[in-house]
Amino acid sequence: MADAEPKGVVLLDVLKNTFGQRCRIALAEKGVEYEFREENLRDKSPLLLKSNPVHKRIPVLIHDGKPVCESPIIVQYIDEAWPHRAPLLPADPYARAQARFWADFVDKKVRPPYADASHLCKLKGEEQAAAKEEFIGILKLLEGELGDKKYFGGDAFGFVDVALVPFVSWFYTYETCAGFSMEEAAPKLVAWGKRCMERESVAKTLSDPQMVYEFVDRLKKRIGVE
Ligand code: GS8
Repeated sequence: MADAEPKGVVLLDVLKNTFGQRCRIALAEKGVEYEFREENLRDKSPLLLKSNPVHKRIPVLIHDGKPVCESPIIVQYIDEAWPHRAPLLPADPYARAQARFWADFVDKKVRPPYADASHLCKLKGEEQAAAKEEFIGILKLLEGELGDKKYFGGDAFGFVDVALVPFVSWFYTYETCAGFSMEEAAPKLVAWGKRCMERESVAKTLSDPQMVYEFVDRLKKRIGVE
């Protein structure tokens, strides 16, 4: 019955997926009950292909039969469809625009190519040193935006926090592969990550950093990187 016509709220996802974790954290923050359907990306379900015919990717949120694709759009949808609890985007239009800017920055700069094991972990010597410096620069920009706030959303856990927090599981892999200390390079971000982990929505969703590292290690072996 994996492809039964979905009712209520259904998330097509893969448990360890960074982008799906954003959606699961947002749903947990809102207290929304949903059905989790694990996809096999080597043999995508007809429901996934029908729900996301353009990209054919997870995550996809299906709400009363209507699919929503792309994690930042899904998280905004969740915020708007369940507005009465735990608002993720601020009410003020300018503050909303700023939050969207930084979430987009995460997608453009933290994700590709840095979360991609074939990049920071694959490079060697000067190339890796340059990529590492660039990445540390990106972390510093994020720290500048965080400032002395508890969360990117201020006192409240918000849209940028949801966008970035799944990458906390990758911190160990970044520092181990590229040979630097996250604690030294970005102490405020590390402290923010620990604060986020105190939230049940985050703690129950994020991948184990060691598992992420082992996943990257396997990937490196598969693509022939020492
Ligand atoms: C990225 C989703 C994505 O890359 C988002 O939702 O934010 N911008 C999108 N999904 C991948 C799994 S994670 O690497 C995916 O579904 N890949 C399967 C495929 O491309 O065939």
